[in-house]
Amino acid sequence: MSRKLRAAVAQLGPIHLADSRASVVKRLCALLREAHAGGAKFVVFPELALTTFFPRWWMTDQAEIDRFFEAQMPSPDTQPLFELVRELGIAFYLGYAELTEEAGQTRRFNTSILVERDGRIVGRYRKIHLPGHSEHLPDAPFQHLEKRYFEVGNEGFKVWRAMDAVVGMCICNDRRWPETYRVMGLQGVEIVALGYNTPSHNIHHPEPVHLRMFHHLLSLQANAYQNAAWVLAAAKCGAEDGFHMIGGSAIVAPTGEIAAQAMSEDDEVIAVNLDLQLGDYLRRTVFAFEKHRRIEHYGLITERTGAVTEV
Ligand code: ING
Repeated sequence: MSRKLRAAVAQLGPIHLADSRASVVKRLCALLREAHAGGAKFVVFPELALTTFFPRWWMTDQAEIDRFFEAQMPSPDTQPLFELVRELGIAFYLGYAELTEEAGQTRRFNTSILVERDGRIVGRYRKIHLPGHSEHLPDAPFQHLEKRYFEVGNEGFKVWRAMDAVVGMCICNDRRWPETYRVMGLQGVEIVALGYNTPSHNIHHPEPVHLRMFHHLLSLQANAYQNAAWVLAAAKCGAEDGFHMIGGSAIVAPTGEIAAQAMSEDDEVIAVNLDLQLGDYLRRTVFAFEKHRRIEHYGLITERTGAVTEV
């Protein structure tokens, strides 16, 4: 019997500084209902899906910064989302800024959760590849302060069994690093869910803007194929308070083909019937890891952080 799962990616248009969490949760619930109406059993929302992409702003007052974080999940603001999934019987991935206490320490992570159809949080991922910088760049048109506002994730790249599939999670910049997917691929991941907020403008280099979308799709397609997994990527996009981020939400098959892609830079649902056995032939042949990988030659990947040229 073939294993099929109808899954959706729910892209979000801009969330402005002035937008309340309640107004955003209303949008998320509307997208959930639309996905459910289309038969989806799993919905992927973007990274930091409850607020504007606040790492673009230089802030020094911790209380001001913490206004963008969730101290509990679900919270009163997000509770309607959890009630709706119980009513509709649909699972989801949600990205948000996590504020938590661990061993008497306040910790702050760029986090995603995997919520099953009964509303239980069954998985949590904390972003590991934090891009950008930690100090103020006063001459830049905007900041990218993830290294300042978040700690590096401390729980690794895991997979969970949910919706009768093996599901892994990552967040935004993680999708550019092959190690992200390979660690999950070595755990038999079938679906990689990720959200992203990707500015169109490169503040460090005069890069042609079309390369943002090219590199985004290249990262998804190459790594989906090389790990024989479905990759579901949800953008928060459009101009947030005038600062533009790319759309291009996509569902990529284990063959590396784009099965569906968003057309707008607004709230938009795309969906595909995932054939969870589509990648099986790749895992039996070209990417039969156990047959073809030669780990005795890969040592530098975990022994060395930066490139060293010794010739
Ligand atoms: N955003 C961007 C991303 O990885 C970025 C940052 C863009 C880094 C382009 C390098 C190149 O899509 C987040 N939030 O990681």
